[in-house]
Amino acid sequence: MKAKQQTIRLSEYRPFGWTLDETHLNFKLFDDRTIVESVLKIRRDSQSSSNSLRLDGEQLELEQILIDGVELSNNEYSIDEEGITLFDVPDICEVFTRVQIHPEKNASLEGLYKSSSLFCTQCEAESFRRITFYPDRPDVSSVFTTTIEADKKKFPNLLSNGNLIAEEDLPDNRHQAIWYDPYRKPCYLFALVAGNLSALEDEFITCSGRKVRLTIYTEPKYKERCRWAMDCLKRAMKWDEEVYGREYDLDRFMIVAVEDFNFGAMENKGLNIFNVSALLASPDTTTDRSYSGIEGVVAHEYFHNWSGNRVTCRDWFQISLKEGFTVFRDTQFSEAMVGETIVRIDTVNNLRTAQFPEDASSLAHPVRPDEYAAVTNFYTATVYEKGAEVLRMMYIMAGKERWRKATDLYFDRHDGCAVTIEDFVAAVRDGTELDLEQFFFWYTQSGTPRLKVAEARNEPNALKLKIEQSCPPTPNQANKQTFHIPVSIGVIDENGREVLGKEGESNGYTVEVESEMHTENPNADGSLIVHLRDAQDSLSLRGVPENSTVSFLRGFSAPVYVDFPQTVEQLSHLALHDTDGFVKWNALQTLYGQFLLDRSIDIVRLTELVEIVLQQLSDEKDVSERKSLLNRMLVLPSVFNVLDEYHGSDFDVIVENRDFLLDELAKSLVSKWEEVYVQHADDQAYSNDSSSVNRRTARNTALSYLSRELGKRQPQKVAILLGENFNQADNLTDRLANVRALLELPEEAQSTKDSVLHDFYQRFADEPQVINQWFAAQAMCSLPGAIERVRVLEDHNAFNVKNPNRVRSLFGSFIGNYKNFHENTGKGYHYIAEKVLEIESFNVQVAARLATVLTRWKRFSSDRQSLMKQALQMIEQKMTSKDVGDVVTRGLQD
Ligand code: HT7
Ligand code: ZN
Repeated sequence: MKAKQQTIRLSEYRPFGWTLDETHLNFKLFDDRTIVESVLKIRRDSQSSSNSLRLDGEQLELEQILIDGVELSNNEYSIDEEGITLFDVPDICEVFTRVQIHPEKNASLEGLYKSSSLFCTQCEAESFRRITFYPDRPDVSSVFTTTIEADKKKFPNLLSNGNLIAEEDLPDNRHQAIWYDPYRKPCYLFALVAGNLSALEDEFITCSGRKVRLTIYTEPKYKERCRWAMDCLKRAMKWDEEVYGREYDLDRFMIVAVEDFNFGAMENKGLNIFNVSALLASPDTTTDRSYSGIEGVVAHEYFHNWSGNRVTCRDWFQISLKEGFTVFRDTQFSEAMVGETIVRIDTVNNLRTAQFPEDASSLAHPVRPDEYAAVTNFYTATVYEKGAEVLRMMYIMAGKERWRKATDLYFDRHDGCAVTIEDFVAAVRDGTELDLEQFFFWYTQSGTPRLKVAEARNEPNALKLKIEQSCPPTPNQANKQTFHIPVSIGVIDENGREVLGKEGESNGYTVEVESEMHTENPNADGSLIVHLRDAQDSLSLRGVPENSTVSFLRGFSAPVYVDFPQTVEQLSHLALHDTDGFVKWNALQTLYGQFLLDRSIDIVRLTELVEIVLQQLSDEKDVSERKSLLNRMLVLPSVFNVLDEYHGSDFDVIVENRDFLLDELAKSLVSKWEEVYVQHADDQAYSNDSSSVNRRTARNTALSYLSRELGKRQPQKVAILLGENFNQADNLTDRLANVRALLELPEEAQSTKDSVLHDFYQRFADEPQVINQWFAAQAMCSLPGAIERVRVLEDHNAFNVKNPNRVRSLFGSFIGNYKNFHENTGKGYHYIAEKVLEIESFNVQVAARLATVLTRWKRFSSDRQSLMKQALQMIEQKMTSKDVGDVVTRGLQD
């Protein structure tokens, strides 16, 4: 059966035509059904000519409908699969509906559903319509009063948005709670939770002295694991007051953690709902990386209270208005908490790994798309991550103070409103006085621009940089307008000192800048910001020393690819001496990348460079941010980082070169790795402070190289050592490092692998978060035969295909296992296509997301391209939902 496709276009936006003043909801929760009564107080807008009222509604059993207390007869309304139309509606009236719904059978995890014994909701983007008949669009907002009624023993906690105004016992061991949210909100921010929960309580005094009650609700056994999230929340609240002047507005702020959730978390007003994986933390169940992930997500959802809730989107084409902005804000927060350079490197890595490939695929779309078939497929890396980069460029051009002025203006102008990206950019323009007309193409054009840079030194002590921009064709956009790109450039001398500085003077150099482009030196710190607006332009610097090195795109000032043929000496010099941490890291990534591509870098020189970095790592104190940077410099780019940058190159060759480089580094530096491993042994109890994280990271990098090298020589012995380490570790990060290394050992170590995996499972069988990692480690193992292993794991008692976290841990990890997933018969593609169809029958959002991996075929040569398309076609034959249909249809386009 083919899925029905309807295209929604930005150009066809029309206001709703009615104003909704009040929404009153009453939920009666039972084991086998839920009754939802709703009263909508509405008024027809004076500009609206129609007196019919369209309410969205899906999968609802209508029991009663009244207007102003009078039951409607059949000819006064018409009902279809997507909603209800009421005819001849008075200009001001109250619409009452009573519907029955079935959360107990709802495996889609949209609308009202059950996660274990808990009732919870997920309404963004358009799932409130599965709860009751309603104008389910972000530009219709209302004040909500919500009554929840349920069995008192099974559901002692009844929660919704806003403030609790009454609680009451009812007959038949039932009770009810009434919540009132004084802030107008669209229905996508509505939330309801009912369950038996324990509460971790705290409080926050706002900048104006108001006390806010903070509560994190979880299943009772997880209460202690909420402490990290609570600390993160308080830090985020304070930071938002200090940096953006945003104070929290309600008397309570609540978070609930649930096991079954399609995403990471949701910013419902005053009642955030989180996937347990994005909230709960303990050394036994959370890796170092997840601790910082939790900090980012808690801050992100909290920051939405202003960037998203108080000022929301007019329509779903504007998702980046709230998501790009909130990602930018949460990244700034993480930079303040963790360290600017490190967070920048991680952000860029993530962008290159997730967003650049999307932008080069047949699913490429602008940050502000102009049409969609299924809106949930537009919660993408482009809308989130590239959207945040676009804001970051404006921030760089504006500087801190002017940015704050602009955001204050935006919040003041639009508080309580549903607005567009144009409104946001207009506030930035007015607050900063930047000319953003050409810059707006970043919102409307898809594709990753590429800068081609050529350096010429035709005169003594002068250098000229020629910069050309281009952007490849993307779906529906063959030709592009040129972008306005802020490029940050520095120059360092042979001793690693800055050559540029305030008014061109620094460290004894006086440099003159000549360019048609507008250039500025906003921080007087050795970095020029050059505004590239044309297809090509140039920049001349006079007064630079002969053997100086250009440090290009400092801080990754724009989300672009760069072709700048710098020599191995120049890149090595930058890697060892640049003052800009991002460029240091990136220079070494470039060298690794060139080796992976065609082995054009001399392996001996590359190894020598890595050895110096390793020595610096050993010499560096644990607590420093430099140590975190050095740790990151030891991680090679992924196969796809290289393939995506150099489309058309040979995947198998890159895979082979990467293995070869890892083998060589492991072998030639084995004694160095041993030294680093021993030096970073830890006898302290687990902590997630930066110095402990740095020590663990260094030790586990060394461990993976050592087990690679020594595991070839003595697999059994290494396996036993890794097994012992696993047993002795006091935290998940170390356990996983050892298990992953163990699973990569040759087959001779199989019996040890089996017994460690068995012990691992027995020990953590009651910990779903850890068991997810148990599944993931096995699915990621790069030895041949992963599909067969994953198929066996699907039948494991602990596997539950209806739980998205389990799906991500098993199938998501298998997809990341590039040697197996992309093995050249196409078996991996076929297998994932089967899973997409299976999951689609109950959860279309998770199925559609899983299918996107098959749309990344453009990066491969023709044999894999056609195998991936065959898998998409196999889905196309049988798919039933618009969500999967949308991914597959766009995914098959050239
Ligand atoms: N704003 C939230 C988005 C979200 C979502 C979107 C579609 C389907 C399910 C979803 N769950 C959460 C999350 C955020 O970005 O903060
Ligand atoms: Zn968000």
